[in-house]
Amino acid sequence: MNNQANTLGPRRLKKTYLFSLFCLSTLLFPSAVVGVKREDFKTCEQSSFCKRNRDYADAAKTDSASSPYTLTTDTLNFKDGLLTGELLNTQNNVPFVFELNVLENSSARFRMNEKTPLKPRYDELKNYVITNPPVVDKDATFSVDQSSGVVTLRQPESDSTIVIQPSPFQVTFLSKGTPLVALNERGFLNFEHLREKPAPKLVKQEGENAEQETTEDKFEEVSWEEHWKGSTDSRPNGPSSIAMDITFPGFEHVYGIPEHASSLSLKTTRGGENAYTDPYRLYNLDVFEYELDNPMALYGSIPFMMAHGKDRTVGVFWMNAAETWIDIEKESKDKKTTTQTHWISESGVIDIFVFLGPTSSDIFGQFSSLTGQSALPQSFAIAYHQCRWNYLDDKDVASVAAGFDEHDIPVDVLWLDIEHTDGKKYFTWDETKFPDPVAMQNSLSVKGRKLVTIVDPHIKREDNYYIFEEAKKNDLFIKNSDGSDFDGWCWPGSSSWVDFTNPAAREWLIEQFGLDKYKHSTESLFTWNDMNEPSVFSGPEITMPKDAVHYGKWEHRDLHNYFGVLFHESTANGQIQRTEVPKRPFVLSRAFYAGTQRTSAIWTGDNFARWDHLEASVPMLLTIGISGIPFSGADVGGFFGNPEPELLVRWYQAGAFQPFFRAHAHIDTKRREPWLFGEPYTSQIKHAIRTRYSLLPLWYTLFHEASVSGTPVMRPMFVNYPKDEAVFDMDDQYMVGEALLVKPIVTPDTESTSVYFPGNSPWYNLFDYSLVHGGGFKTIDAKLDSIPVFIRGGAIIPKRERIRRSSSLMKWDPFTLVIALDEENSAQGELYLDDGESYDYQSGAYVHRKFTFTNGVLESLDVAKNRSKDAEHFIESIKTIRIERLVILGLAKVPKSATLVSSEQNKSLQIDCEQRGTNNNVCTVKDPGSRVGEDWKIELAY
Ligand code: NBV
Repeated sequence: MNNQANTLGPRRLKKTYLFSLFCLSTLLFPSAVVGVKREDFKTCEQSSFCKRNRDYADAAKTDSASSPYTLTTDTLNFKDGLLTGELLNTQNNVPFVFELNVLENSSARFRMNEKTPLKPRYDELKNYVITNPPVVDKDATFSVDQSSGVVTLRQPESDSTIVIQPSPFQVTFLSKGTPLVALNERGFLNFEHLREKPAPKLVKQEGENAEQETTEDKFEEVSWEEHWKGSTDSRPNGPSSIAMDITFPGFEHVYGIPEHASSLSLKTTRGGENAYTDPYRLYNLDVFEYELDNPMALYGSIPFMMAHGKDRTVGVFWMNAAETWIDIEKESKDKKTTTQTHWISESGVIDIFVFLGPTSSDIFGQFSSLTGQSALPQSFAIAYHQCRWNYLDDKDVASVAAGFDEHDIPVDVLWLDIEHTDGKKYFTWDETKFPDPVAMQNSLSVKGRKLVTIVDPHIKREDNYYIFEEAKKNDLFIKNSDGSDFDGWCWPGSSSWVDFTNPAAREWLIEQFGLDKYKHSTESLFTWNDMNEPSVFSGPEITMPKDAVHYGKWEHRDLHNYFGVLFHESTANGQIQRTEVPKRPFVLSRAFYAGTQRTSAIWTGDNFARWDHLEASVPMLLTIGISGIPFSGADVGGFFGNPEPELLVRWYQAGAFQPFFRAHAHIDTKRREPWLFGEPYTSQIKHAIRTRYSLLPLWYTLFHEASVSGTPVMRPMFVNYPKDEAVFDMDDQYMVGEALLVKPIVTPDTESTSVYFPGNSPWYNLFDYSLVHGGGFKTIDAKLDSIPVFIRGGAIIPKRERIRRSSSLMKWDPFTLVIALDEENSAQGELYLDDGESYDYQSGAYVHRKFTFTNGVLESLDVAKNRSKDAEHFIESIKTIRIERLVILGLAKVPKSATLVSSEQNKSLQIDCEQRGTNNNVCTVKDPGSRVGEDWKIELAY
């Protein structure tokens, strides 16, 4: 076992020798704790297009009427909900075309491009991101006010209008006359047209005698080549940025634009209380030892923002995959605060979706119906995962698996990091350490467990490595501008990166997952895609140079933020296609963009074993969830460093209530499997993991809901309590679905905590069923052996209480329903169930029940949508699965009897009650025997 001291791992450095030197120094000085190397990453000031646009905005602020973009009125054309027309930049006479689509589903789309660009600008992203083409509202109407030239588009079905002011060009989206979203209201619209590179001229330098070769125009000079830390971005197309302000009138809070280690309600970036000085940056980067409370870019990007107020929720999606910066300002007037944002991308076209809600669930629906619903995971994937860099060999894997059995702790997945390969050559095994990977997978799979191996996107340039040779032969690598293969530095040393924008490369990757192709892989092997930002140790900002060239001659700059998705999507497709009858894939990706949810889970990368990192995981995951990716988690225990046992326990308690639940650790940390710290810690960790397993039916039901509606499983309080202003910026507690309120403990030595209970309903402690009255902050006991989680009065939660070694071994077990009554003595909840692995549910092989409890009657109703023969077979196959227990919380009176009423029989049932405080009789109905897939009622009588 690797019980090394608390060292921190190798920092990525640009050159091999520096890299090795550093490794040596960390060995010599193991306690050297280093933070993020800020100087490795650009600030807005150092990124020329960001600076130009911030300066542009500052100039516009002094006179917003000066925006030079003007509608050329006689170019307007409106047909079937689509308005097209031309804009002119009156400063330089460059013409633009725009499109405004009025869409069904309370959405709209605004697109803008150069009318006659020197060469096509990148506009391919839509083909990747949009899975369901938005439906244009053909009933929308168009009118122009002859005197002012103001254009109005109306949607008769809804209450919304879009008003276009011609000069300066501005678009406002309104509902019942109230503006909700405005484009270019502050005149920051700046569309840098492509131009010829100015030839250098000989000009006399002021104050000097000598003539020098330079360009006359300072702007032209700074906006072509850009230098950064020894690397040059040749920027062959010159300046090409696009920028625009988006205002949310009357909205004080905006959320979204992950990934940042920041708060849920986004901070201002240009002045104001507690403001950041840089804009939030979206540029998928491998930021070593990232800092908290920071707008610096991290591994993933989703340019989606939500604004929420008491009466309305709206959203925007800025569909661009180039490096993007977003400034946020707030302006308060007449007791109303307006949030003003400024979006700046390096290249591409303007393509914005505006979603008008009106509620946050509507926004989730509008955004996910555009970019695709999240995949329904296999049921094992939402159980507990055990990972570390690295499990050393097959004996280590076997002994870790045995450790779980010995301590009666369930686990579904064991993970192997980069060291399992032969010299970091993915799709290979280190055959000394793993002589028989198939036997290893089989021995896990006997207990229903799976294995995950890592597959990174850098490919070792080594002859005789079949992956390299095939990719080379098929010409699949990303290129330098001279047409040669890009060759950079990563874990294996000299590496190349497959260009997944090339359809042939995607197909090729899919093939690599074939069971006959990926040596020693079995159907119980799944995949982890790391480093797919992509991380390039020798590249500028540790990533791919922007002027690297992709399929279709597009520059990397144009699509950088989407690259990771193309990789993880093909990985998932590889798993889907490896068996004749497809099974649902499981892929964990570090990089992400809008669309990731269709195939992958993500995690928040390399966090620290520190209390503040545990705390930060909550707002980070909430933000990722509302931005469309429900399946996300943070390394439990913290990646770098060694957690003290108390921190580890608290982290397990938090992780058990986060969507993706995986413990992971850096190679230099001490071993920390759940049983290594002794009592009481082992039991406390065990309790947290077992609690997760007992609630898997609830989690699975919520993941199903997310896959249909886009609603996240881990929800900010404001999503469920949209009118309660006290929760609008709350990000230290949250809801799991609508049923559970979770307040993770993220501070040491904590005995109690303050929890906010919204509404007037009763709430019940998840573990002892004690009652808490809602309506504000309450102090709650939170000693190390307790997890502050509460069931909302009014919810019914499905559970499975016989915890086994893995979730699949619990597949045929009976359910318990916990019925938490509200002040009206009623409750409702749902259970979704299918085989947990195949796609048969898509043809109806599932059970979806709604449980309602009113007037003393619990009823199970079928709410399945597409019933079919497959459904009947499935229901037949789960005939033996029954409800084994009902636990009813909050009964004011003790019932005398309980009776099961079903089509077959009326059966009188045993009911036992216990008083847990006033008006809280907790009654257990034992073994009602009702079948989970059928209609039945249970009646209580007094
Ligand atoms: O593959 C090694 C690690 C991995 O364990 C971690 O989870 C990733 O985020 N990987 C990064 C590369 C090196 C990190 C220092």
